[in-house]
Amino acid sequence: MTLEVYYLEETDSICSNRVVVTLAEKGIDDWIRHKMVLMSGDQFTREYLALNPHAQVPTLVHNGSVIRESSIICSYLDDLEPDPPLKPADPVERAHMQEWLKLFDERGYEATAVINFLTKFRLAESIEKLEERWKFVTNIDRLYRQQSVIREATESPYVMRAIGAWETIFKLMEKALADGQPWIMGEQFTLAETVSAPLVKVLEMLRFLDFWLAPYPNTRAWWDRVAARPSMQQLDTFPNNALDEDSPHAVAGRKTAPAFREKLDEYRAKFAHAY
Ligand SMILES: N[C@@H](CCC(=O)N[C@@H](CS)C(=O)NCC(=O)O)C(=O)O
Repeated sequence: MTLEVYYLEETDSICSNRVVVTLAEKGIDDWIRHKMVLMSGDQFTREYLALNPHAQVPTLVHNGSVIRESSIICSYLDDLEPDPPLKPADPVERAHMQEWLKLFDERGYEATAVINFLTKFRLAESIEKLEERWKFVTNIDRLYRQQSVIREATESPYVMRAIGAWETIFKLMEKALADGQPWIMGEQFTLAETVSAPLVKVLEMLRFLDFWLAPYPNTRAWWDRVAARPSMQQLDTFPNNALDEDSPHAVAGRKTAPAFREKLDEYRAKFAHAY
């Protein structure tokens, strides 16, 4: 079998890292690496647009068949190799896992993208570079979201939405993990981990988890278990990691944390009832 993966080698590339982590968890290492660089415009070449007309990374090509969308790619990879299974065998459990994936795709993804723009992109990239990038954005929602966050910072309504998304996710996770089992689906480590952990990783890079997860001890312990896995640790070997306290993420996170925490407190005061 030939597996070709178009991916990014950056610690904060949330969608691409879902696939990189899933491949590692499945023990698949004979994939052909097509490393892309977004800032060089690799996603806009004629060859890549033929594979992925949204100009988004990642893309998987398996024996010539093209598979797009990170969570769909992860599920497809799980179907290719039986061991270790990353989906529950029981159909009800499988459906419940799908609910989690839907939540991470529909809310977690955008929330993390917003927070990454609010912090690292807003404070470490030049506005000229961002404006150049916006000329080529293929999706109007993404464009408006990025511009709002860069221009209005924590006052952007997208920031409150991002906080709401993660608050919902963390509350649900806290409940799911309250029975003392290690993973979201219980004893079994699944796609619910490989699809969510790269998103949470960005919050860790920004040093936001210590304050954000303070009311969620089960989720904090879950994160510590996930982060210790070799599949996740490899992300810290990529360029643009945030191990160093002087890294762009650590610096931007520190600068943004006070205003961000005010918004988090405001959300918690106003939406204590929300899920
Ligand atoms: N829904 C897509 C989203 C993929 C996505 O947004 N990828 C980012 C990189 S992590 C990207 O390609 N961004 C293109 C850009 O910013 O120009 C998926 O899950 O695969």
